[in-house]
Amino acid sequence: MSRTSARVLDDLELYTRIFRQMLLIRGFEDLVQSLFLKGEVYGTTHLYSGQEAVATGVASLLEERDRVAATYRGHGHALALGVDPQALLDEMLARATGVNGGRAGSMNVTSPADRLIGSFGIVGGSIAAATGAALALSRTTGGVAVAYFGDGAMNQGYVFECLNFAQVLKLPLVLVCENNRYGEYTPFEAVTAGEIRARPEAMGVPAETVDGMSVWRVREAAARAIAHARGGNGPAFLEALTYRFVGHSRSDPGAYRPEGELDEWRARDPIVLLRMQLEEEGAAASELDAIEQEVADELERMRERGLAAPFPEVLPASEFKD
Ligand SMILES: Cc1ncc(C[n+]2csc(CCOP(=O)(O)OP(=O)(O)O)c2C)c(N)n1
Ligand SMILES: [Mg+2]
Repeated sequence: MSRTSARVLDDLELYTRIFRQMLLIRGFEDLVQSLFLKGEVYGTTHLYSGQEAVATGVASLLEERDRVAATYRGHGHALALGVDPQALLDEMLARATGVNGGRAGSMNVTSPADRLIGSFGIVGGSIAAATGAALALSRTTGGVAVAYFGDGAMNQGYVFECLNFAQVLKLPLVLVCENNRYGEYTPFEAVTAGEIRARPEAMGVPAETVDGMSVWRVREAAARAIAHARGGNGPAFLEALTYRFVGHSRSDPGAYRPEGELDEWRARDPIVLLRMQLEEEGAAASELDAIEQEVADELERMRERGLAAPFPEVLPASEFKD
């Protein structure tokens, strides 16, 4: 990498924490995948590997009073908000110690105490939930509501209803579109007319497209979007250009990707980019190596604890009431 004198990381300590968080998300996903292949994970999974800069960049700006709605690709969103990694892993393993008692699985995690109001399996469902949260917040604590969603969600009708509603009522809503170029196995261009950004802009909602592999670029752009919403000016929209390093879900080898595309994006791995930038700006390689080791050790302990955790009690059908 060529040396530049310009600093882009406004706070080295903060970005070192973000680096740790991104490593934890990547390692968590690798662990979930390996446990999935061993038949230990109940239900399906959609992994966030490659997209870590988006969740960590946005979450680094959120306050206690804010609320977040995530997608079925939501492990990274949850971890970035501070959901206990062991409880999240235990949830994947359907254990009683899971963040939702082992009954939500990968796709439907909630953790109100961590500001996560839900993870939504319905494409674009997070937008509707966050719009409702923004309405409530505008009348109570004054926090902002953030929705994460994919490029595929932009072709759902209710996205426009929500955007329109939020703009008319000037709700504190931040929409974060993670454009990872595919909806399941279909390339973005094959199903999407025009530019994503142009759609919110048509309603007067400020929108920015940002390099979603660079956590500091995400943070800068998200800061503008959040400030707009927090300031009572209505919703703001962020499109983060990113890429998932793995298939859509469990059974997808990703064969529809053009040759070389994955390698091109992997060359801009958000974790590697941040590490290079941290070193460029004075972080010691030995310190970053130590963080990598700590995270790897933590994940190994989590795996052991998770597999030893109890399953929830199964109630007999007679105990269920209408
Ligand atoms: C309303 C609805 N339609 C279809 C599906 C099936 N489905 C699940 S994920 C997905 C692709 C969504 O792609 P995108 O929004 O880009 O998110 P990504 O998976 O890339 O993160 C589809 C069509 C669904 N879950 N909900
Ligand atoms: Mg997508």
